[in-house]
Amino acid sequence: MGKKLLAIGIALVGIAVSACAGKMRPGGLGPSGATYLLPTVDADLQMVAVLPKDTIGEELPTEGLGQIKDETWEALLGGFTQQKYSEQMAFPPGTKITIRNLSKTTPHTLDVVKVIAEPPAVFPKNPNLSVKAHGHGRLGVGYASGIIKPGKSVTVLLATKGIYEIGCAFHYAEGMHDVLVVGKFARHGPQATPPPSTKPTTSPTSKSSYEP
Ligand SMILES: [Cu+2]
Repeated sequence: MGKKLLAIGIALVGIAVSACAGKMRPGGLGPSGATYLLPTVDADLQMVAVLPKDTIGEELPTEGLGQIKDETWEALLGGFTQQKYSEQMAFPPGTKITIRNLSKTTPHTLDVVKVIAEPPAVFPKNPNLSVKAHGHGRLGVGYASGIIKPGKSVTVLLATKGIYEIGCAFHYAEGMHDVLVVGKFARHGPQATPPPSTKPTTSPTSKSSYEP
C-alpha cells in the first residue's frame, strides 16, 4: 500500500514537471535551439501601448495621430493625445504634465488659443500663436510652450480648471488644434481611428465628456 502511494506521488511530480516544462517553452529556446515565434499577444500589446501617465504627445495628424470629429465640441480635433491617436484631453487640476513631441523630424509647440466656458469649441481662423515660451510653465490665457524639438519635452502645470483650446504655433492651419479640459471629473477621448487620413473619424462613440 505504501509503495502504491509512492508511485502515485512520483507520477504526480512527473506531471507537474512536464506541465512546467510546457509552460517554459513559448518564447524561449526549443530542444533544437530554435527560437519559438513570439505569441501574437505581444503584437497586440504593442498596438495598444499608450503614453506614460500625465503626458500629452503631439505630432502632425498626418504624421500618425489622425483627426477626430468630436460631437461634443462640434469640432475637428487633431495633433494631440494622451493615448495613441488624437483626442480631447483631460486631467485633474494641479497635474504637472509633460508635453512630448512625438515627431522624429518636426518641431511643434503647445499654445493656448483661448479659454471657453462650454461647447462648442470654435477654433478661430488665424490666431496669433507665439513660437516663444510664455506663461512661466503654468497653463492659462497666453500660455506658450516654446519650440519643442523632435523627441523633446517640456512640463506645464495645469493650475486652473477650465476648458482650453490649444494649438501648435507652426501647424495650427494643418489641423493641430485640440481641446484640453482641466477638471476633476473630466475624461479624455474618444480617439481618432487609425490609419490617419484626410477623412475625419465619425462614429457613434466620438462624443467626449467634459465637466470641468
Ligand atoms: Cu506643430
